[in-house]
Amino acid sequence: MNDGSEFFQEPAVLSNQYQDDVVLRAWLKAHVPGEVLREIQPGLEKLGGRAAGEMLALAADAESHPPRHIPYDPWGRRVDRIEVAEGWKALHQVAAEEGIVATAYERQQGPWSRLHQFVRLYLYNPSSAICSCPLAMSDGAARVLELHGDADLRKRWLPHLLSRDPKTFWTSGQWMTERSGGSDVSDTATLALLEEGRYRLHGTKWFTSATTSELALTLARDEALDADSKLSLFGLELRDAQGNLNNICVNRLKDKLGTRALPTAELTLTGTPAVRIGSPGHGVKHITTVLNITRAYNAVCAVSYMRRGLALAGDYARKRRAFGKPLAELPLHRETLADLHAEFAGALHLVMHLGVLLGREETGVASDDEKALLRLLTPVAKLYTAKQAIAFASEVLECFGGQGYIEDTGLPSLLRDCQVLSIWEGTTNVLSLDVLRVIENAEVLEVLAADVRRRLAGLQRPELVVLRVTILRALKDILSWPENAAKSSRDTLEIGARRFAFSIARIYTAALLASAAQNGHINNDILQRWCRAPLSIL
Ligand code: MFK
Repeated sequence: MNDGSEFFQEPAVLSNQYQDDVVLRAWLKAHVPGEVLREIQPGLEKLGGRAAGEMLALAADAESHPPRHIPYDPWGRRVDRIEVAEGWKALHQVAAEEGIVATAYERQQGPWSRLHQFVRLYLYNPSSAICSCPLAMSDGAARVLELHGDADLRKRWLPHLLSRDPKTFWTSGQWMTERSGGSDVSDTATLALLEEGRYRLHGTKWFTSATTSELALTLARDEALDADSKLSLFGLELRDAQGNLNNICVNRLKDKLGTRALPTAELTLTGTPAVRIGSPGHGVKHITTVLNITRAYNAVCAVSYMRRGLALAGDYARKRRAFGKPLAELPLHRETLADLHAEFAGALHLVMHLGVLLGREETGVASDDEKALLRLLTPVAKLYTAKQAIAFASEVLECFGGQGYIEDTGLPSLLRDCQVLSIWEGTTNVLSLDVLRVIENAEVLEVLAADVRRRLAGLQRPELVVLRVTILRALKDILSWPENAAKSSRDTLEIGARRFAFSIARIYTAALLASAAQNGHINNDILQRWCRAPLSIL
């Protein structure tokens, strides 16, 4: 029994995750029209409270009761049930109620709707036991249906994906990966055979996240096309009206480093009824619509984990004492937290800007330059923030000393879950090569450069003018690099692709931070810290 003489450490506690987030709130105030902000703010405050309250217990339940595969019923019948925690189910319900997907499609804030949805996802994700994964794929599926689905599919599936009623809300998976690969999908072996005028899929899928979803999008070789023609995109419902899997066998659940609450399975499709979506043979092109949405989600989730780590480490630093002072007053610890704060602020500026561009594109008001920038910044933001989040989470654990390494503090799962961000939805290298694909159109880099120069043109404060020179010098480096590298060889270009993509992220973010500092929306210190590490690493 503790008589009060023994020391017990007070743990870090979260407060309202919207109200407490000065960087997010300053960004919103600076960029979002006043009437839009007034409209969305009460909902953000409510969600910020849920994320620091009831959702934490649900996420803890989901994490401590990982999904279980029940292959057979007690009498030997194959059933392939996947049991998930009550907390996991409840977090889906929260997602529906909070419109984590729907907000982007209801478009109540016009071009700002996607940004609004990004902020909701940002608040929801770190308390969701990565329920955000099925939501990402569902959002991508909704966009594919909007763009390429026929009237019947849109009527059947969109209302479920966009429902705010937990009883009718559906999620969708996205099954791209087979045993032969997930980056290069050209060897996809799944066959779509026409049987009595209806497609049925036959094949094995190696990674299928959220196997508890109601829908899935997948690629398959289309029997209706030539044998060597490209893949088509298909949509399918996993279960029939009685809840039985539609000719799908669950081979096993994956035993993963992180994302442990998320059911990820290997599946065999044995004649699963499916519907072709979009143009025959254009499956890869169509599924890039999903990928671009899930990559944006990935970037939002990465920055949201940074924010969560910072909130916890910041609170802990005020409570934990060492060497006679709170950690927050020890100069080197304070310096470490300030560096983390600058990393987070940079990532937030990049990702929220992506949300603005995506919202403009989805509502048809983006200019050609904005569309080009969106296409370039999507892989750049995904690959860069994913790497940031991993390093960030590692540093956050260190801020807690040995406690950061102890499972029941909940901190290790932060690091484990961040580790997947650079792997799924395109590895860092695949995305770096995607950046090369984008700049094959040389005008895209010019658009980027013009945007950076425009943002820097307004810098007047003397301390910022110095940084303008630094940023412009780095910009010059990346503008000349592709042509010079290509002169040497394609290999030279590919070898430098990652450094090139990282440099774009660092320079563009520096430009966003510079104009924010000039306008007084962020402290200069953030920009100074961001620019302390090289901007171009070519
Ligand atoms: C928290 C967030 C959670 C998210 C969780 C989701 C969990 C789900 C787990 C997974 O599903 S992980 C699997 C993820 N897999 C990938 O991300 C695939 C990685 N591979 C690629 O991204 C390849 O680049 C790709 C398969 C898309 C294409 O490879 P190809 O076939 O060698 O490329 P090709 O022939 O250059 O491109 C085909 C067309 O698509 C071209 O257009 P055209 O036919 O008009 O010339 C390309 O320009 C176009 N394209 C490629 N990527 C694009 C794109 N268009 C728009 N956006 C893109 N990103």
